[in-house]
Amino acid sequence: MNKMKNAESMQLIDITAETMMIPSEKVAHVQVGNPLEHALLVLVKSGYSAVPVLDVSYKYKGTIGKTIILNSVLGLERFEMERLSNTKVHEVMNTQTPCLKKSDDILTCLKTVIDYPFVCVVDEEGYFDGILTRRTILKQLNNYFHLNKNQLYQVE
Ligand code: 2BA
Repeated sequence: MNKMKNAESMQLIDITAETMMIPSEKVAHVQVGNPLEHALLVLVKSGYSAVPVLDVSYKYKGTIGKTIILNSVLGLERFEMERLSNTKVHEVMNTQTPCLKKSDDILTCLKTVIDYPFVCVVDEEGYFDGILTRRTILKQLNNYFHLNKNQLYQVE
């Protein structure tokens, strides 16, 4: 069941990361110990530019994308494709992306996705709950503004 709440039935500020996130079971991911070759396969097959990186216990560790992988195999004169099997995901993944928690409100979520196409949602112990994408948050705001558009045109 889609957990995204109808914007009509709730105040904007009541919408949390939990109500908007794509749950972990529907998110493509790779593991820290996978070779880059496997990560590239997941990215190409899924069609996503970047996906979360988890450890064996499903704790969130970072993100990895096609651009990081291509840069990491780029040698001085050519793409050194043998590095795809010699390098592990944890050696090149991005660990700087911020995370959200399920209870974060929509303003916190909106601010976070300004700089990132998606942000991971994790619990207090670092276990991966899902992702919040720009698409989902824009969809939620679009619904809200359409439902409340009369107020936008009100004059004092
Ligand atoms: P990108 O892969 O660069 O995708 C950019 C946008 O293109 C997506 O925005 C979505 O609108 C569309 N798109 C790309 N691949 C798609 C597909 N297979 N099916 C439907 N639409 C697709 P967002 O939906 O806002 O996603 C932002 C980013 O979140 C994606 O960037 C991707 O890196 C990640 N992402 C989204 N859903 C994911 C999932 N189920 N598993 C893993 N990563 C996901």
